[in-house]
Amino acid sequence: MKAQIESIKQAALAAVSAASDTQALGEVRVRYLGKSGEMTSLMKGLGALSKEERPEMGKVMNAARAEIEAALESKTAQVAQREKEERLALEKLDVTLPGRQPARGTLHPITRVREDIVRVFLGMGFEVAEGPEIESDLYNFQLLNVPKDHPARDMQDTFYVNDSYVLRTHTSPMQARMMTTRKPPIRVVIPGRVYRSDDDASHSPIFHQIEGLAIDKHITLGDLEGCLLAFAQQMFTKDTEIRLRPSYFPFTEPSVEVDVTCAICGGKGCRVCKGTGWVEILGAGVVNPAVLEMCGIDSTEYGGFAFGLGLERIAMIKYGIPNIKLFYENDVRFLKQFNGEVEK
Ligand code: FA5
Repeated sequence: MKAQIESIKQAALAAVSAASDTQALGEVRVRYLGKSGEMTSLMKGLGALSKEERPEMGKVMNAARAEIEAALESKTAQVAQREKEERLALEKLDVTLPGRQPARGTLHPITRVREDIVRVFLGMGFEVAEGPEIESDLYNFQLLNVPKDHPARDMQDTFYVNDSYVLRTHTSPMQARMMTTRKPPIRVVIPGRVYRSDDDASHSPIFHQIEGLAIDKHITLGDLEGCLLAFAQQMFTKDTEIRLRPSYFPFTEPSVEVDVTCAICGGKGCRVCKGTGWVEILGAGVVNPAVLEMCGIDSTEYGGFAFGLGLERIAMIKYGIPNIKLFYENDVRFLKQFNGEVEK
């Protein structure tokens, strides 16, 4: 039996030294010292020995067990230390690395320009309203003095929904909606999305306008000019000038196109203003008495002015943007430039 004990002990010690991780060491423990392990089974054989032999064999066996136990313990401590070091090396954290900045969203330049424009007009006592993008032919054209089959319909390439409805081609139908539902005095600006079958570097099929309408007694073209000059100087620079050129819109009489001194060159002449020093920003005029009457306002008592400007156009001038498509591509490199204050 002594030889048997010795051989199990040697096998166990060899297995301990061959085991390279905690799991393998656990298996060695079970195999030799576990409940039905080799050493334990041998121990059960002690009962069959004579009374004299039993204490002697018991001692040898306990000593062998203790030796295996000690080898297991010391190897386990060694392996656990190594495994801990390996884990720590894997989980290494460099606390001196700079943190990753979360990307910060920004207002879209069109939103920014819309908010800037609305703020200027709020400061002049205007209120803000919005209206439907699918608009009836009545409001988009007829109440604005553009009857069916009138040649002025060709001024705007219209998307028709059916015979009676269109995707609004401008924000002007809101003039008629305001005049038919409100009593003067009226001072309102109406921002919104509009649609035309139009597509080039400065025209898009979907774009944005802001309409302005003021109805009161004794309103003249001079009030329109003063209001737009104040707007241009707050929107661009305080020495910006404006000029009014005669134009035609069926819903205003007289009608004008309004230019501002070029914000890029300050009026000296550059690529953006095509050397003229002026850029056109909007259409406007004195509200046509025929429109006032169709909308139920007495044109002998009241008058007014209206204007409509393109947001994209203002943003292109203000930020020197060469192509309207840049607004809709949502290229983060482009949008990021509007993160803080943008140079004029
Ligand atoms: C109008 O839409 C008139 N409703 C403006 C108006 C209102 C006149 C009130 C009188 C009184 P016009 O078609 O010119 O006018 O358009 C106004 C502005 O919208 C233009 O100056 C231009 O800046 C912008 N615009 C027109 N078409 C497009 C387009 N396809 N893409 C981007 N901007 C456009």
